[in-house]
Amino acid sequence: MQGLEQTIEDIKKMRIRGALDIAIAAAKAMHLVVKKDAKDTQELIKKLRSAGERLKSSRPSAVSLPNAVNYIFYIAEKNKELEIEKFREKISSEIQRFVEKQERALKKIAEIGSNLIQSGDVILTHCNSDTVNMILEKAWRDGKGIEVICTETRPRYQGIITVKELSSSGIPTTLIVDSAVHLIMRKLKVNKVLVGADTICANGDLINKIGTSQIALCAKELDIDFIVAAESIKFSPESVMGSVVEIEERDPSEVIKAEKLKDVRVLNPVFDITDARYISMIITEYGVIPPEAAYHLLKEKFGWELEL
Ligand code: RUB
Repeated sequence: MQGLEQTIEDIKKMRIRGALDIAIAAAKAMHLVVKKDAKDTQELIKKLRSAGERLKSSRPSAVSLPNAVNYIFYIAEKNKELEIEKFREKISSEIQRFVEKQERALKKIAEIGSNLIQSGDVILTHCNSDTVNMILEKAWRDGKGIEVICTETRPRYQGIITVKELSSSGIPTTLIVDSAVHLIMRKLKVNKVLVGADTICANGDLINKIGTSQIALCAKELDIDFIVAAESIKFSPESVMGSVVEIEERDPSEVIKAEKLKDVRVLNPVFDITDARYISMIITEYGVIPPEAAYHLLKEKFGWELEL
């Protein structure tokens, strides 16, 4: 199992990436902190808090990360009166339960999402989402004859991971450059877009890999369903209180090596915001919801965070 420092480094360097994997890795790193030496429960809670804050600041934009850490803070606070060994036991089993819950959520979404897919569907996806891939692979295993179009996803090319995974499952898969989306949607008769999520806001807006919002605009123009797959851990309780999600900007060298261009500003924002009105539905582990229902899901599932 990875230590705290290694996990923080791996999230920063994107060796651990994708919103769900980031949340699970953070929870597992916190689990190791629970085992650390401490003279009493208070000292251990301090260590958990400091580790959690560092994990939270390792990468912005995917709310699953602060949600996972804040949940562990909440459980720790609730059990702060326990004597240290009992506290360790309780928090360890709660973290394990949390991780298992995320894994169950992923499977449930695969089941629900695959029910929405029909033989003959031509589905376009962007970047690399485990949740999306699980849906597509389940639909394929269920005997649905689908075809998938993947964007390469500049500048980090996560689309290549997607095409490798899907094609090795046997799914007919096509790779396109990001700017070919509109043309290919028409040419190959794409009838669904399916993307993952880093954050779903209370108003139903989606934060996902840069380029997602352009794809949503193309889908709207061509009357193609734009579907999002997101576990509830990706819904943002902070957005209920009006806070705005920070859009991560990464090093320009990911776009082009600095020495190749002089006196040119290179920007590298890695996520964007898709307005809720372009989203047809969101598949969650609790079922399919319209984006307008995001607030209700948040109120129901994040009562602990919102102190409702
Ligand atoms: C990944 C990305 C994915 C979501 C959902 O961005 O935008 O669509 O994180 O992924 P990056 P998952 O590569 O920058 O982390 O469904 O695996 O949680």
